[in-house]
Amino acid sequence: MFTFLIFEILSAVVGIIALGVLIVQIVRHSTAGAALKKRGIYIPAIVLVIAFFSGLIANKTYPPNFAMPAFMHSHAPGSVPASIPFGKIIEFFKYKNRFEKITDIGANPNLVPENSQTPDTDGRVRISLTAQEVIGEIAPGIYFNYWTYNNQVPGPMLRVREGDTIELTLTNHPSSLHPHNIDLHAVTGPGGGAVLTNVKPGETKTFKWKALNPGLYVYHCATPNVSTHNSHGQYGLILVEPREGLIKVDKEFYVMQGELYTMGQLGKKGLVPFDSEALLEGTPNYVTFNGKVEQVPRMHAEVGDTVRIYVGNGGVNLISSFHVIGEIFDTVYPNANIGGALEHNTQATAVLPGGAGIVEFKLDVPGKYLLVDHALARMNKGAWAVLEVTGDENPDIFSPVGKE
Ligand SMILES: [Cu+2]
Repeated sequence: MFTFLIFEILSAVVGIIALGVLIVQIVRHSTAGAALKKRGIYIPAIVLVIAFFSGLIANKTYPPNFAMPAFMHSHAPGSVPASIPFGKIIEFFKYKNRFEKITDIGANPNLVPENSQTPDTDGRVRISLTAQEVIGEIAPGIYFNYWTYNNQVPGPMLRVREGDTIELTLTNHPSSLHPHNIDLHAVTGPGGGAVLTNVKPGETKTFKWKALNPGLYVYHCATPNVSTHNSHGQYGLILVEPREGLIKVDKEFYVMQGELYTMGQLGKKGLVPFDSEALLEGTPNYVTFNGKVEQVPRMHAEVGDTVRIYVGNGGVNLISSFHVIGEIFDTVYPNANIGGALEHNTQATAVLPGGAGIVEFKLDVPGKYLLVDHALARMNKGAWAVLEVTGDENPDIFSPVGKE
């Protein structure tokens, strides 16, 4: 495990000896020119260069089989830790007051764009997002330093159309402590746009891409350490509507599951620090629907409505068994793929971390319907949201016996 240390020490010892010999060789000659004429001087010089580079290589701690492609080495174990650098933590507390305090960090599930965004006169769809680090409330009295797109978790739901050319502009708010970027799973191209949108605090970058494949896709920050950025809240959904559009329904909702890794016990009040060990273990204190533990129902519909839920999973570790208590999905677009085989009469659908699903169902009976991850211990961690349905009772379908 520590064999790299032997190489490092060996390189350092050999390097120091070579450097010493080199200095002695130079000192022994009256001028540098005279020293360079001596063949003996090149041997310690070459040994020094070899020792220097072998020391650098030895510093890579992962075995070759485990190594990622060279251009992704920054993601490999050990090179970018999941933890936040200590200096940044100090900086955070030093400048704590400059971070915007967001009253309601949880994205409004009703804010689904009704139609795909209209292109500008030049035919391009222009979307702007701002990466901003803020302070928000996970649950009453529990505050967390969220990293967001547009000050909400998840970021805004985007809706474009298959074949659109999109110009996406990402700004990193000047108050941020970290660089950010955006990787949209709807993009065809390296990094899903991440490589073209690396923005330091205060910077803005734009890239363009063509939406080739219809579907519902996750977007997220892909700045190393990626899972650290995602588990601070940097994710959202983009719908690439098929050319012919989707069938109209009465109500559409936007819900994303996510995980928050915080130090201390579940329910600990105050400003709770990020826990990188829990992130690596995959043991979040909070599992949320739309960034926080819901306080009041936010989704409403009427008996008779057909609803569609665009559901995503920002992850980063847990697969969601998405279920609505008291309802059966009439239609599921598994993995949110549009154009593939649909499922009917389904109780739960798997929503993978970094994946999505689309479910549709008709409401027949009034009442409160809980959206959950049916790995139900996660309900205790906050993984639920309420759909409130009003309208006339429907005793033919549901009623206590004797009152029908
Ligand atoms: Cu980020």
